[in-house]
Amino acid sequence: MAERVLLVGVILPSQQRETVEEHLAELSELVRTLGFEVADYYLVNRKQISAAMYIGKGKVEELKNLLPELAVDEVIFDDDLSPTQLRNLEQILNVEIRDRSSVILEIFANHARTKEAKTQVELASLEYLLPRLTRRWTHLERQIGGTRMRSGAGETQIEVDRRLIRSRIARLKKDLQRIDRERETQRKGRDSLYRVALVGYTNAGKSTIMNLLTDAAVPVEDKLFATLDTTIRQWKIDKYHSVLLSDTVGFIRKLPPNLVASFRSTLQEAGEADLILKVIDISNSACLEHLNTVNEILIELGLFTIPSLTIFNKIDCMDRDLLGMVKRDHPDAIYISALKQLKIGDLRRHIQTKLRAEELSFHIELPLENVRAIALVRDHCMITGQTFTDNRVHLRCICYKRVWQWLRQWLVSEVEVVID
Ligand SMILES: Nc1nc2c(ncn2[C@@H]2O[C@H](COP(=O)(O)OP(=O)(O)OP(=O)(O)O)[C@@H](O)[C@H]2O)c(=O)[nH]1
Ligand SMILES: [Mg+2]
Repeated sequence: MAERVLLVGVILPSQQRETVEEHLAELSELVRTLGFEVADYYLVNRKQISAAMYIGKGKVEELKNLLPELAVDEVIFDDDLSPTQLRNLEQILNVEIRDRSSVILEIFANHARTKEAKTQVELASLEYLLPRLTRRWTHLERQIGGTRMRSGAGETQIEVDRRLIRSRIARLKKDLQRIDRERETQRKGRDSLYRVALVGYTNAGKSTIMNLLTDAAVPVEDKLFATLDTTIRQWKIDKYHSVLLSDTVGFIRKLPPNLVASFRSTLQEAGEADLILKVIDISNSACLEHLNTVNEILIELGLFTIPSLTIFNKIDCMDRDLLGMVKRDHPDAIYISALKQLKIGDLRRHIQTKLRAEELSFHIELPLENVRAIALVRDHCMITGQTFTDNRVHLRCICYKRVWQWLRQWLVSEVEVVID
């Protein structure tokens, strides 16, 4: 039987009740992704957060009386709790207490498939766990690798556990550095194509767009954080143009800081992009808040200066009034439905226009024996025409200005190149 949980949110004087309710609705999506059943919501008005118990003592007592009636196994808070708050709440309520970060960490742990994602999640989970070791942490235990070390003289079990975790964290950091170096080497080969990165809120439809435009076949699911790894594929825009499109892990409000830190290299894949496509689910009434969150995370990752285009997806099932309002505020955005394949031509045309502004065309004549120069041109340019005369080849080419910056140094010294 599914675990039953109670969700708790706090309304501070600076907040609207509807906003906190929306956040709880999102938390309930997160806990449903874990397979739990939401028994009820509990909203508390407070002037400020209590350092000891997050909500006041009276409210904790009220909650305690509610729990048997609701038959819940866990209480989950929408905000992050300090180790002290967790401990105090657990002692009084006598059920497992969780916060938003721990829920997100467990989803990531469940969905991690590749070695890289598993390493990143384990690192973030252990860093989260280290200061909270005194509480029950059975849901994280299996990620530590199982083996328990024996305690030395005078060492308590907790001290042993901390030592074990610290050394595991050091090991994981080393592993990640190695994985980062490998990733860096893979990136080097991808220089001559224009790179477009899909980023955005989780469940917005990034992977659906990826699959529609390329042959990637990324798993798509109606659950949060279905994708944790980066996939890169060529998207053939038209006869002469291809771009490299990447799909990666999604964002969410209050992504745990240590998760952002350990996924930094995956998230920064978008940092290599010439253009970022911010994908937002317009069928979600909180879509503008989602866009703000995406912008905040891009700023945090230092990626906000990369040119970007906002794509509102899922126009097949949205509220017409909301669409009108969003369109007024975001006239330059693109509105599509990846699932129903609506307005995809708009997206394609937009990228074509961007590409045209980024490229230049030239023609060049090379002796056939100059194999090196011919290979360079073929590898890094789009060839739009070729004719052979005697022992020479005449090539009409298009390449990106960025590629031209270095390609010209190789070519100009050899033959005459004419920019059209
Ligand atoms: N109605 C509708 N549903 C869509 C559309 N695009 C995607 N979806 C659905 O939205 C859900 C999430 O889609 P994904 O492509 O997995 O979303 P994602 O952004 O990759 O999500 P994560 O990888 O989990 O961050 C799936 O159930 C899709 O079928 C659309 O245009 N309209
Ligand atoms: Mg996805």
